[in-house]
Amino acid sequence: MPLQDGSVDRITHSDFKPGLESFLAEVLIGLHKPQKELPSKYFYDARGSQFFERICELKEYYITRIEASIMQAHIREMVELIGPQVLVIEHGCGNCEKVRFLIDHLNDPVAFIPIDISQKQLLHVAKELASIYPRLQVLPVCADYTNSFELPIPKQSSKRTVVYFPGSTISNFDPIPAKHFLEHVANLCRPDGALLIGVDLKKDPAVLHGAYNDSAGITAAFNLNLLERINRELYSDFQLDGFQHYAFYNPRESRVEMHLISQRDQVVHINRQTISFARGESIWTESSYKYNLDEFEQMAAAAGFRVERVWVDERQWFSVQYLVTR
Ligand code: AVI
Repeated sequence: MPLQDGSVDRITHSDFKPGLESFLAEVLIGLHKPQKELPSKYFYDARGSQFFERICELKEYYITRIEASIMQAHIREMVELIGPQVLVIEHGCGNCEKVRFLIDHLNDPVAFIPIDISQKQLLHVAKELASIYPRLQVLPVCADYTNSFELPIPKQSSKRTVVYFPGSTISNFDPIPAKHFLEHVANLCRPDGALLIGVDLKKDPAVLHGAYNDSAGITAAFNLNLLERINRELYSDFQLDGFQHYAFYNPRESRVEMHLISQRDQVVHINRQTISFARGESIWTESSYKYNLDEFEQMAAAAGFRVERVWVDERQWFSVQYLVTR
């Protein structure tokens, strides 16, 4: 569907946006499991995305700051490895702030495919990018990128496809889906494709505790907004003061787990179904896996990638990695 404006030639929008039915279905499936859970991808409605932007500015939340400093320190080396005239793809691009830094430094990129579930923001940033980079074809795709869908084909051929996946979003996939996602990316960008990815590393659990239990309570609000969203969109009746944010590092599984703990025995109605919660029972809302470099290299290799270069900060808290297809 072409957009109705002057940039119509360069912006073609594909819409695979999942409807409310899949949101409802996934919420009900999750809440009927013995360990209740909700998919973390649903954090990011407009309000949730605002909370996440505030998390990224927190002193305790080191990820965004360290990744930006690694990108700034090594961008020349990165773009040299990537080479000229590439197609860039970003899954879950949000406001595209991070990818703009990369595009600014690339040598004559030919096209950019931003993929995001939030259509309004996606179309807004796509238009903005098309006007900032007049030589770049921008092909936004509105989709839940954890499902399969077809990508548009740019008009101009490129020398290589590069997928950019910053922010350690890979951390929010369980190990098997993480490997499947990397496999999918490898298939997308073959032959001679590359993946530039941010990967969070193992560190002192006290640092992780602070990052996911910030003193201003923004992460708690981000977590609780998931219930508010379900109330707003699925007309359920979660009482927000009946649940409390709880996040901890699970060293056996190398992940930070976020939960919402029921403060009392209570019931919640969603779509004519009644869900009971015992006092102290949790809804598991997110996992954030922390890797060491060897573990990530093994997973990448199993998915069809070779790790070509790794950049880390001086404390080795975070890595940006350049992977190429094998
Ligand atoms: C997006 N993702 C990498 C964040 C993380 O650190 O796992 C999401 C987040 N959850 C709580 N704070 C940030």
